[in-house]
Amino acid sequence: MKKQIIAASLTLAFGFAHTAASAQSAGSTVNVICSVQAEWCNLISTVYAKTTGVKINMSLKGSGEALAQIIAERENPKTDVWFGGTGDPHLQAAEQNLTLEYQSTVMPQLQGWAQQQAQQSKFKTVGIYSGPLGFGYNTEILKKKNMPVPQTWEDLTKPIYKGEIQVANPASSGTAYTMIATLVQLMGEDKAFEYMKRLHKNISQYTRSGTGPIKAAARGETAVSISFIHDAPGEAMQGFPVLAITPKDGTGAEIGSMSIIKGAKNLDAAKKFYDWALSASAQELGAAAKQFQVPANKGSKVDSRVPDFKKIKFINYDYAKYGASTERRRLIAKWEKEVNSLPR
Ligand code: S7P
Repeated sequence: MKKQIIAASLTLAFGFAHTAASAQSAGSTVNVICSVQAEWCNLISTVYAKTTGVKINMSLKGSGEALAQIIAERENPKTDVWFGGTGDPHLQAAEQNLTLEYQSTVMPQLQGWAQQQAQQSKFKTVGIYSGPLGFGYNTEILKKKNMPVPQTWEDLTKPIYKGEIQVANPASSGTAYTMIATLVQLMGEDKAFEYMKRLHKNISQYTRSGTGPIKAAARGETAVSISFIHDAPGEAMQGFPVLAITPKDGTGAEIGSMSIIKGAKNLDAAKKFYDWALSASAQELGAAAKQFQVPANKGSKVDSRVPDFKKIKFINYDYAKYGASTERRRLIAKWEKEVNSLPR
């Protein structure tokens, strides 16, 4: 099966023969922090190396952890490209001048939201996928415990879900920060914090990584997770009884992003990889690796398991405001002080 995926992906990437020659001349290694799930990161590595001859040194890190590493390496960057992860920390990196302005020739092929992410950061980052925030749930546990599928944010605070919900910790996770920013925009800040205090009573665990809670729901370690819903089909394809839903009262979406690191030691190679990663064929590798975000390239085929944005009630997420360092730091510190410090 794995061989079939790689073979199909190599066919997908065949159109890059031309890029291959120029990538080889650009340098034979590129150092990438990859913030999507391991299967997608590994597929990118294999396909890119096979089609271009360029080796990727790949390190896997969630969005929050990736940003911390890039800040720590500021004086002597060991990373060339940061691929994937929620958009807010990429915007924060751009604002702190940690990433490099670069306008790919592929830019006109991208969806409006992906280009907007680039324009907003003065081209120091770019959108590579998008996906909605919602709830994952284990169908067998809900049935066994006679719990309904939560339909709204308010439902999650009901006593029936006490100790049955997992979400990540916003101090380490871009996914969890997306939740805070979504709630603040949906309810207003005071009501959102009052809501998160009530939700806190039902949380069994705040995980380090944003994908931890849906994996826990899939494996029956928790009944419900607050997660990006595009992560559910991949878990279900492994045979786990997990589904996902978006709240009826409205939700936010991430704009997963990609940035070139300022001071990248392999700059030419970084730019080649960046152009390749934005291309229609490379963007289809996500679905080939069972990751079902909406691809940024308008020419990419959209898998039927990708959430249908037309059926979801979205807030008008202000990416510029909530991606700003001061706002992000302020909201996370407030959450630590007013929510996470409370007993459960
Ligand atoms: O690949 C799945 C996904 O949900 O994980 C990314 C991100 O690394 C999550 O990071 P955190 O651990 O910081 O929450 C998302 O961008 C992506 O959709």
